[in-house]
Amino acid sequence: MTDVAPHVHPIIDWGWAGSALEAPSGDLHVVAPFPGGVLVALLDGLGHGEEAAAASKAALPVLHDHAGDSPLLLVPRCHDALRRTRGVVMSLASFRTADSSMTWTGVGNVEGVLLRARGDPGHPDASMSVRGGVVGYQLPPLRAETLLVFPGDTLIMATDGIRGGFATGLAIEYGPQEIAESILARFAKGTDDAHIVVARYLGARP
Ligand SMILES: [Mn+2]
Repeated sequence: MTDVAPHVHPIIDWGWAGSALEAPSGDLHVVAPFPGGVLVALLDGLGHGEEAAAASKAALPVLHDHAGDSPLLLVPRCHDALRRTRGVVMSLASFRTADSSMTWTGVGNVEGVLLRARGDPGHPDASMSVRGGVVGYQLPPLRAETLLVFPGDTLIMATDGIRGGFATGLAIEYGPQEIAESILARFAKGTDDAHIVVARYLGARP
């Protein structure tokens, strides 16, 4: 299922878990650092198998080469790069330390939630609002939302191979890798590729 240890990046601590209905998985996460921030993305190529995986992979150069761009620019860039593929649904979140912000947007049904480390009524847990569409085929009008983030705040993204409600009652004191594996174990539908990426904001580090 999962084959990597937790990853630590200077701005986030992150982990992932996934399972493929049929190898290779069409679901793919991307964690791409850039000066002053890091981009976290989760893609789900339409359908499953080789062509789904090819669609997701076609976005990799765009996301790595332009990681520091606004998600509102990255989605159309991916759209252009994926025109000859089946297309993907995807969600993006860009963390920036300069203003302790996370900007997220999505096309299609890759779910995103932000769980707060502290119960501050001014900064409640949040869910990403996504628009219907397919990157590479039909883009909806995009809208991104920017939230202030605080050390310990935890982003979870999951493809639609994971049942909804996965974040309910989640124990945020666990590490990102443990959270990802726990969600996969408890919420994978078993009828589609399933993939989760979890990123905990650490804040700027010396
Ligand atoms: Mn799917």
